[in-house]
Amino acid sequence: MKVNTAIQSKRLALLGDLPRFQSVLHVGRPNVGSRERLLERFNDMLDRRWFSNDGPFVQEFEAKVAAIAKTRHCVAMCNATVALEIAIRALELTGEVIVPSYTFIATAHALQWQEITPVFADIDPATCNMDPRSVERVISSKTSGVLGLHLWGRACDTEAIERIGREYGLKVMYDAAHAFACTHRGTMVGGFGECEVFSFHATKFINAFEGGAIVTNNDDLATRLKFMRNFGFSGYDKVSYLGVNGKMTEACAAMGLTSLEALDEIVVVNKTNYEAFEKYFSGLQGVSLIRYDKQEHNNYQYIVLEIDPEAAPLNRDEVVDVFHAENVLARKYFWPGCHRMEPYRSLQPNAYLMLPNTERVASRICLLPTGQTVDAGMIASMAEILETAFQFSGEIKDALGKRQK
Ligand code: T4K
Repeated sequence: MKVNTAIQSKRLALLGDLPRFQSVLHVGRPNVGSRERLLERFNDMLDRRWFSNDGPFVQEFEAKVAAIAKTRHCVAMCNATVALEIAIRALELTGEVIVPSYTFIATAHALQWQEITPVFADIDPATCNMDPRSVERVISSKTSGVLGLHLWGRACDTEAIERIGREYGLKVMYDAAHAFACTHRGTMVGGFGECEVFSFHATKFINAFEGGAIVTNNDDLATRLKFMRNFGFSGYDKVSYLGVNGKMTEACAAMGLTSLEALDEIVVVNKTNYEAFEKYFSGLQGVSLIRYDKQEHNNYQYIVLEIDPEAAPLNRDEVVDVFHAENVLARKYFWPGCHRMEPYRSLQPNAYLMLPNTERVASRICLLPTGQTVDAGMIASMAEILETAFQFSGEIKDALGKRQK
């Protein structure tokens, strides 16, 4: 049920009018499947008194995720960050691993947390995904692997990355946090590289409150991953590996299963919203919507605008300020790039020299809300906000200038 209403206003909150939306619109507002099914599952769980440790809901969730990803194995975890850490450890990556800087900080932290240096590769500005040519440029004698990313659900160039992996003897895995239920050249994301990691965080289109999963076709790896997420236990009183507690709870799996049942419905909502963004945001000067290839399966989880500061009357930061004043909490995923955040900024102060496309793209991107809590009327209002702001760009710049003083 959508409860937010757009207030009719000709002007803008930054220019003294009321915000266009009564309550805040978020990027990543959780989608909710059937409440009845969720509560039924909670009751089952309470009756069973089985709350964690490879319970029946977790096993069912794993089977369903593996079926969608078309992989032999799925190992559910408490979140994608821990899943990345465990996958990196299970693959025995060491020294340096190549990763895009243009990602959520968790991708880089999962390496650094285990004292592996993330070496940042640049992106291809046409796709915003890691550029294989840049990967090849930063390979050193210490490189043990490549951690690719399917940004916003659009798959990276797995063929080129895996060719490089084979040529240089590097292990390849993917952060597929955004790419659950997406395809790459008609193949489901999940089976690329040694393994892929999904996120089922509250803000993802399919959520398990918190959750993650590693999918793989490698039987030995799957066995190791299962032990490692449970302190390394391979039987009662028997520990065979170094492990951690990465287990998904039954409550999270119950939510995950309920979300999965609503998957088709949520994709339709996201796709319909995306098409409304295409319609209402076309023709705005200097603004382009990042496109999804309609030949592929997409989850349409992210609505991404690129603001060209040379062509648009306002730059990206000004656009974000305009939206925030109207109660639209636009986000800058992923500004300023991991290399500009600690500890990497201090550890690798010159990394930016190799990352010109990352720097440029990160300064132009603005994400807008979508999902079940957003509809076409709201999208039309968001477009109208931007159109009006462009019309009064001089006054907006003055207002923002005054605010900063
Ligand atoms: N790799 C990549 C490429 C990722 O993008 C992520 C996570 C990961 C790995 C790690 O996955 P997990 O370990 O989280 O499974 C958010 C999410 O927390 C994070 O999961 C996500 N990516 C990232 C892109 O976005 P923040 O710090 O920006 O979240 P926050 O708290 O600002 O929330 C986003 C918006 O959602 C807010 O405006 C509020 C709204 N919200 C959030 C929650 C949790 C709600 O309305 N309800 C809620 O329950 O990171």
